[in-house]
Amino acid sequence: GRTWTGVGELCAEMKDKNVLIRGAAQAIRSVSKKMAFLVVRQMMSTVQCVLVVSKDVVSPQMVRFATSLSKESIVDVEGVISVPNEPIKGTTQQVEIQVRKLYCINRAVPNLPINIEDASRSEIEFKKAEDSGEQLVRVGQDTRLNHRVLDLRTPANQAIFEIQSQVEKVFRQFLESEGFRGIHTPKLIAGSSEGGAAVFKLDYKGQPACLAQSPQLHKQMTICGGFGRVFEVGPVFRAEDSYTHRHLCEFVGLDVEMEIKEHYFEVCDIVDRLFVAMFDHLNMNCSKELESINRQYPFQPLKYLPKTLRLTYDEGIQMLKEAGVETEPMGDLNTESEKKLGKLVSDKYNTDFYMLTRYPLGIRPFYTMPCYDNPAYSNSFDVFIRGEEIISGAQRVHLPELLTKRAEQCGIDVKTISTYIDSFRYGTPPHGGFGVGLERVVMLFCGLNNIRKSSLFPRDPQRLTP
Ligand code: AMO
Repeated sequence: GRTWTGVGELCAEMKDKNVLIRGAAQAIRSVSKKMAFLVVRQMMSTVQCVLVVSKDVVSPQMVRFATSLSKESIVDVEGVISVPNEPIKGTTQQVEIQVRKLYCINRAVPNLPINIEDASRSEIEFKKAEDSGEQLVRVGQDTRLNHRVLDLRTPANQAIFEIQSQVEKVFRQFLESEGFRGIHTPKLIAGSSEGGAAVFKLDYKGQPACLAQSPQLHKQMTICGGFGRVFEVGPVFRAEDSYTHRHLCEFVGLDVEMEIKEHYFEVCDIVDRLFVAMFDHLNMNCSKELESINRQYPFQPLKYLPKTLRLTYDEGIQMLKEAGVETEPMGDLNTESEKKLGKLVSDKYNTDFYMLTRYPLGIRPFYTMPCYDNPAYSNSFDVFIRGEEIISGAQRVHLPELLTKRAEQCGIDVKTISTYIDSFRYGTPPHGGFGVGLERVVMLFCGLNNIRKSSLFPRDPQRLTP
């Protein structure tokens, strides 16, 4: 076979070498009948290809063929690397290819619903271009999502999903190195796993069933099964009614469950070390991706501490109170108060990443362990980035009588979860765990304003396609 070079590998050291690349024809510019430029893109990299009519190699027909290509058509280009004296504007690679052969592998339709170059501009670039009289086509969120395969080709999107892949990688690698076992729990289950109404109901061959709102019940049951420490990466389904910037009807859950020896802070310690390792990894290994996102969607780098700040829920309430924000003392914080607290914490402690512990029991799910010293509170925590929740976690009730009582108190039909409750009758160690929303982590680490930006093909209350 022939030797292919990735567009991202093209560099000045390859001067005078013959290379063969495949990519999308992002931009095509005809200079004259004898000369044309073609920008070819592969993932986040672009290179300028130059066609100049010359005896034996490039014919006028070939130049005409190049300029007749529709944008985004897939092309194979063979040619010689040259290094211009001036820096090349508008491409990532600082070399050119002097084209010798050009093939079109698959044509794109001529009228694309999204122009990739326009859709890659930041808001500031857009304004500048408009002020200088350039004609760009602005694409809104819905157009982008309706034509997601085109939208995904923009450099910022390529970067966002590389970051997502890296977050998942660090999650697995870190936990495996700490003795956690990867598991897969069923997504078709008999009763709601979180209590609450946001559940997709379905008919399971005549039996009522739900799509799992979390792996909660079965990840705990693997602890009953003697697994010790487990993690799962899998889909989570929530029949959300509200259309917000941070709720999806299907998202990717990163879940952990583990035995604890003395205190639920052992779970918090795992969160702490896992996320500090993750943020370090992203900052060290994904600078190209972060720059690319920053260019289209400017954001401040995440501030985090070597050891994650922990405040109790009451301390958080107190900080809000001192800042003049009244909240219900034992009630859940609303989105606005959470954001406000994020700002206060950032100013006072210089971190955008922190934990709130010891939540009131009344606002936590039925399986949450009450505090030993005061059952109005619970051994639970939430974790925030920039004032928005990315993780919930807790110690669980491993005593079947208490668990039954708690489920009843929370209005859950105990029959639908009887096999779960029975699992605790045969000896189960104290345990706890947490659940992370993958799209939320990526959205908030990168300072994005909408979870749809960090979901490949988002599912929200209004969207089931593409
Ligand atoms: P919780 O319901 O808080 O806890 O969910 C855990 C994390 O999942 C993310 N998340 C969402 N992301 C996108 N769209 C949604 N609709 C959505 N809902 C939640 C958030 C949240 O912090 N079983 C527990 C976890 C545990 O205790 O182990 C649970 O599901 O980032």
